[in-house]
Amino acid sequence: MNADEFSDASGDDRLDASAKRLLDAWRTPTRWRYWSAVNNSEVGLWYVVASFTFFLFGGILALLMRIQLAIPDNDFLTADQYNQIFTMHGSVMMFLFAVPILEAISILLLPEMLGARDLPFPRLSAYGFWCFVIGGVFVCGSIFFGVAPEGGWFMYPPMTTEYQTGVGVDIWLLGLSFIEVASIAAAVELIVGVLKCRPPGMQLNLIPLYAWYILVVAVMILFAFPPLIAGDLLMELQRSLDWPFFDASRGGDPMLWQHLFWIFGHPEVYIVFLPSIALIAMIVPTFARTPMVGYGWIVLAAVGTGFLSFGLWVHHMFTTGLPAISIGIFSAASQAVAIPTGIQLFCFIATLLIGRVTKSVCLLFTLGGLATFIIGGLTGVMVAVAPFDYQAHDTYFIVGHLHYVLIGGTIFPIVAGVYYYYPAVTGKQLSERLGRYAFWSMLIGFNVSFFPMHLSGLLGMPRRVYTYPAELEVMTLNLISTVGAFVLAIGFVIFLFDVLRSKKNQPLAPRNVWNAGTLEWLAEVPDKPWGVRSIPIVTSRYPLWDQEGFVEDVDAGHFYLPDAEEGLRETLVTSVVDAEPIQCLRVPGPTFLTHFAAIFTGGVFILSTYHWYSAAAISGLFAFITILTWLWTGTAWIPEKQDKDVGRGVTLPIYVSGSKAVGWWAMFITMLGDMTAFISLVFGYFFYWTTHDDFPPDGSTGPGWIWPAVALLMIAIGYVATLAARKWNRQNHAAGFYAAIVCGVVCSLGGAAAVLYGPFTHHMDPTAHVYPAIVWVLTGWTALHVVLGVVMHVYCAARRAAGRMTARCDADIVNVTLYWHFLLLTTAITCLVIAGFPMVAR
Ligand code: HEM
Ligand SMILES: [Cu+2]
Repeated sequence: MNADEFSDASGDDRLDASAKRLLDAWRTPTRWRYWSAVNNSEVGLWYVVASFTFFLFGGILALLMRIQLAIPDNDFLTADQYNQIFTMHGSVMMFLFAVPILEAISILLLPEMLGARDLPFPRLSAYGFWCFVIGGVFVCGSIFFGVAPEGGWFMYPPMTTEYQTGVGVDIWLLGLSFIEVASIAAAVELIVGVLKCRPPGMQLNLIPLYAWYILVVAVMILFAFPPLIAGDLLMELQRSLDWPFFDASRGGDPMLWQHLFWIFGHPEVYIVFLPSIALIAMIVPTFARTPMVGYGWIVLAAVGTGFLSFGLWVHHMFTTGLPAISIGIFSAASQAVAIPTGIQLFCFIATLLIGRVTKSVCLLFTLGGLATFIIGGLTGVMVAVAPFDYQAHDTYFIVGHLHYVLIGGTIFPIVAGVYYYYPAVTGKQLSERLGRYAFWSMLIGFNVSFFPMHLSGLLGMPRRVYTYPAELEVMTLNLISTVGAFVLAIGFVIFLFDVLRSKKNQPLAPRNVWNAGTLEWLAEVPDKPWGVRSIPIVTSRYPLWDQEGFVEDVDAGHFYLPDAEEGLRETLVTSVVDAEPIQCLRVPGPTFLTHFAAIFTGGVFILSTYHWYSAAAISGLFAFITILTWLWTGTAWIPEKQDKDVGRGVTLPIYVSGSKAVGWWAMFITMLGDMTAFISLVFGYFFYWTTHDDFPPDGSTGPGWIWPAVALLMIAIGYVATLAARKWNRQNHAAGFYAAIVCGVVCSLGGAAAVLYGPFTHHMDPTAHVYPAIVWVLTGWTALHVVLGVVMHVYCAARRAAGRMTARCDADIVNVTLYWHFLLLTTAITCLVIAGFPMVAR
């Protein structure tokens, strides 16, 4: 079918039929089945609502704290309650709101901005969402039973290992790790989305700024969260099995936690800030009525901020007695990050200056947010100066600083984003009048609440204390802060009222109300589930402004995939750099499998919290079976025909494997994250070695070199067998394929056993000292990954036997081979470190 057929007189009927087929394919399920939807517009919206609910919860906790602190020696809350509340407030805001909301907004909007029908793995988004809800409710619920964690949002040992014996810390470690896994899943999806699901013609220099930012942020999540997950693993092992990673009396070191936490924690600040600024980057050109000034600069600055932010973590540790040289370097680097941040702000301001600005509540929140953020940035530069930080550390000055950055850099822009995108999502508009009330209430309330904190901090009020004596003379400041917090809260209530109030009598907003230039405004009012009527060709950064007759052509189906002839959900996959169409991707539809997968995965983490390990194992088994079923039935379908006409005379393959395929990219990206977690553990090993004289302790034997060498050899054979399996499958040499798989399975399992046998046969006791403990962690990590690699072998064999993998349609084995590249690297590093290093150390 090509464009010409549409334009003849008889085209209209055909158009309706094709639109109907498209609608059928993308229809959202109704009644209770509604919840089985996996479409980005549904999942994204639920995600936004859920994250906002957690935000309100965290906000209520904040108000409770402010009531307690309003007057000296108050007994509204006990010390114990206060500790739980501030810990939960920080943790909920960071892990259950700030990161998820940005992923939520991206899941909701990114495909629309890219003119795609959906993200490449809709079920993965749904799974991530349900994991998030289950984990979030579990973590938040703990506070109603008085068992919430009390270690602050950064959970420093030894407080959290020696002195907090309840389940609180375990809830934090396991519950939040679970959510971090979900965050990484969403990040993988978003990266592949930006790289592979752009519309034809949208080369790198035409990508909407939002998508650039999300790409940077998702990559940051990929490298920032795994170190924290590695730290969580170590701390949970210490808490449940008494392996002494952070126990100084047995060679451990609490500083390792601080490093791992802040290697995550500092980038985290930018992970929550950049996506919000990304919203601003979409809003500013629309209200300035002109393209963004300095597009290239902004992209470079965003990438630069991303890189730099991984080199700043030590500024959170200035007071821990580190060598002066590292303090100097990290102090300078922390100030340097103001440069790319400044560039972005200047570009926004320049755009507003040269444009013809139309006033609106969106813009109010945007500007209010930027102004607030700048103040927070300035106090940030102050605390980056180490001698100043020595004074301000752990006082309310820091609480003031961090909220200026977080609320100015995140909350205000997100509210601006809600005002901006509300019509695109709901078809209705928010009230400008209520919006102004909400804005001024929030802005004034915020400053009244948080500005005095700088002063009370400098006067000596420490953070994280449940009360203070009248003699400290900070009572007035605290009372003002509390009043301000309630004014801020009133602003949110107005905003919320406006969002939730019935708008039945309000007429529908016109399509593209703000007259914006980017693709997400193609959304029809009321919205259609298919996203775009046809997937456009893009030649401008603002196609709705610059490309003539663009909307009409999209709506008339003149572009790609205007039909769903086979009744299946389809979207285009394009090449990474030039966005040339390379595949017609079929994506799966509604399912409840993802819910079960999430429930059972949640079971593993939640049951482990209470040390019900057998129940956790059973839950894990069910999770495993559900996920396998999901992969088996929902991925790498062999299509009924090889190629498909996608419109405009272009024919594309339906099935591709290797580096063209989205699945390959997902595996590659996931493995980068996995390797990062592993490298964090290896970092732990060398951290102990370089900072401790008793590592390894005198008289310890280590795992020897023989068994690690055997393990490496056998796993290398497993790797070669995987390569052979891929080759023989491609040559349709069935016997060779199955023989290679059997060989791979046997050798790899032998290798996994051998890697564990080394420390075992040398009687390395992981509770005695940190040295045997970290060796066990590295070997255990490796063995577990090998077992997973073996499961993948068996899976491929079963796929081939069932006719779901063929010589041509070989994505399964190709992706598994990719996994094995990383696995071989992991094994080699483990064996070299555990066997080679003790020889050097002696
Ligand atoms: C809604 C208004 C808010 C108020 C009134 C508020 C109030 C407070 C107060 C009083 C503390 C200090 C507790 C203490 O040290 O004893 C605190 C800590 C904190 N807040 Fe907020 N906050 C608000 C919003 C937010 C937001 C939106 C975020 C993040 C996106 C956030 C993140 C944090 C973090 C990370 C901490 C540190 C917790 C810790 O020390 O472990 N807050 N907040
Ligand atoms: Cu930092």
